[in-house]
Amino acid sequence: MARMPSVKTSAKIASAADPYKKLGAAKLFKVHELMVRARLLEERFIKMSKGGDGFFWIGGPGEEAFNACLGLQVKKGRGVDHDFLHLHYRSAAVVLAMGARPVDALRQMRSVAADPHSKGRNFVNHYAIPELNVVPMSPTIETQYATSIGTGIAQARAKTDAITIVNGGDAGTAEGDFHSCLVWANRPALPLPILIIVVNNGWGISTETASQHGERNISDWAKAFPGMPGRTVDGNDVAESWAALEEAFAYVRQNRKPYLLEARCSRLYGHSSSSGANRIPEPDCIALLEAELLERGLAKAADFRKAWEREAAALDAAHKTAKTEPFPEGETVWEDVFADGLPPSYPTRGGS
Ligand SMILES: Cc1ncc(C[n+]2csc(CCOP(=O)(O)OP(=O)(O)O)c2C)c(N)n1
Ligand SMILES: [Mg+2]
Repeated sequence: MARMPSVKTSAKIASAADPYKKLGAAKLFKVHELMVRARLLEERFIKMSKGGDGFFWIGGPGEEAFNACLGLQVKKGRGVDHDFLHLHYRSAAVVLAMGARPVDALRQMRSVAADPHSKGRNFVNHYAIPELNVVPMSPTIETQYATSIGTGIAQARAKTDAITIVNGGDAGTAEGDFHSCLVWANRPALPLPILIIVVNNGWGISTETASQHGERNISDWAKAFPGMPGRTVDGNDVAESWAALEEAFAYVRQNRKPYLLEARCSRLYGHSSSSGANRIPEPDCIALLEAELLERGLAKAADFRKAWEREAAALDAAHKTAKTEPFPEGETVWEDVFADGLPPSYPTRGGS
């Protein structure tokens, strides 16, 4: 499903239209740094899940190129005048690119009380960041496409250029929530400014995408709605991802209408810790980016080495912090269940 490393002709690279040269070394270094940060974080989670320093792991190694480019293009902030994000469990690089801290993700992985996303209650990579409009994530797949309609309506009614962004996987698009999102976003009475993203990694756990999808591309669902753009891109390629996201963001921001973007990405450690979380020989977007930069003389191998070492040292320090922190007290499980606290009649003991 994901592409093999491309062999570019030197003429193409030398051209002024070369998408990597157009992006420029500074931006590409920033994207590379975020991709490395996300990869090291995910690999640390996997190690933690195997070593008893955390429980279940699920995450996004293989999606760093597309997701770092996505996170960097978000209009960040809180409230209806900033972009809202309804994400799924492979989105670490999105929130890291928006400024989220690895230490907080490590706290969630260890289920310690200091986890700001869920107070140690949710799975790893289930972010909730009010100050960045990252709405609480759910491990039930695809429900985010239904909740995204709500912030989409609020932003369609408000005088703002902010938009709603939703992402999820290919298998989940078989569920009704994805189609509800398409239908609601395209109502002629009130079109919604939603950037609808599907990351197609070729799998739904252990079921191959090709065996389940009669449509050629998932982005072809856009064809049911006259005028709705739908596009499929190579999510392993930084330049292609950046340009596609730039176009999609601009379209939704300006036209206040939806856009369906499908990114084909690798799934480098399989589905989750439940399937072993061992490395799979699929194309690696970080290795591909490094090759593109070297080929153009935009970076040296030593630049990459420094970035990997710097990020690894920062991650070690963050992990050390999270390791010293206590787990939540049992009684705190009742906090934040209801906005106004627990009603006195609520049964806190006994089974159903
Ligand atoms: C509503 C619901 N049904 C089933 C599951 C079990 N489940 C977890 S992940 C997954 C596969 C999702 O595949 P895809 O949408 O392609 O996303 P990917 O994991 O490949 O990124 C399933 C079926 C779930 N979490 N929620
Ligand atoms: Mg999938």
